[in-house]
Amino acid sequence: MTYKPTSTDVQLDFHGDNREVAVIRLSRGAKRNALNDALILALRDIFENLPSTVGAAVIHGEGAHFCAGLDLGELQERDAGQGMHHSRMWHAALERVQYGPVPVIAALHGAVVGGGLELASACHIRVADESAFYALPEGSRGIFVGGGGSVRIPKLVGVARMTDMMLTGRVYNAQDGERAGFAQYLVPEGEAFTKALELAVRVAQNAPLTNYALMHALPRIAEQPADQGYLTEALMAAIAQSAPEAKQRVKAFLDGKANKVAKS
Ligand code: 1HE
Repeated sequence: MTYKPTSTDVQLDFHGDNREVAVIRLSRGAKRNALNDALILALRDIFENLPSTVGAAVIHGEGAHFCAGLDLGELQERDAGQGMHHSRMWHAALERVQYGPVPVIAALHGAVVGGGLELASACHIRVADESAFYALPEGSRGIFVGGGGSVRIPKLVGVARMTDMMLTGRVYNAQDGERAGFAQYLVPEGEAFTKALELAVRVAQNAPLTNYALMHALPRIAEQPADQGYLTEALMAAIAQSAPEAKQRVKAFLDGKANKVAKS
């Protein structure tokens, strides 16, 4: 039976003959896909319950914006302890996105702000259209990031840019945002989802151990001292190349039956 998300503010569909791409849609357009607690928990649960046919996921948003961040309506009455647990709940959910079963491609348009940018930064590839803009309004709301943004966003754009955005309210448009590193792909307005799906179909065809290594080993190697990183890399490389699928793929190339690398 198909898993049903626990919040009606998020939808889960599948693409492909073998349901190899999960398509996750934030569907709270009237509130600009602001992330309430139920939605965050539903996202966590989706990534814990993806069927084994799925090899990649796309996440996108309904309406004119990807996501307006934290639902500010839920912020009002929390004390310090509740605030900490709330942030930890976001961490657990976005950890399932980043370190879940499959690579996740975010299709970005309109506002990608606050917690919306934190969600996007937990994904593995970001595709933005020309309408996208990036901001961290937490600074002007008197709060701080709480969804892992202080860990993940500097890895995309650097500590200096994030500090500037939070201190001054600076907003990056789509072009400047791509140049800064928020997105890896910039496409014409209205085309982010199509491009993200195309990439997801491609990613889902990779050997599962390659995708696993990229999601789970690469970011950890990047955090390790070089001598430990080299060892982790060697172990991961040995495991990946020992898989029968790797041997078949290499043989196919040597037999002239696999694609060559071509200039784009
Ligand atoms: C919301 C939210 C929200 C919209 N929480 N309700 N995030 C922010 O500070 C961003 C706040 N939002 C905005 O700046 C704008 O809404 C947008 C630029 C995203 C979109 O503007 P627009 O003109 O298309 O929409 P709108 O008219 O501002 O909003 C439509 C409705 O959505 C409106 O409610 P309505 O009942 O009056 O129709 C808004 O109140 C509602 N809405 N954004 C609640 N964020 C883990 S920590 C993360 C910390 C953060 O993310 S802080 C940053 C929060």
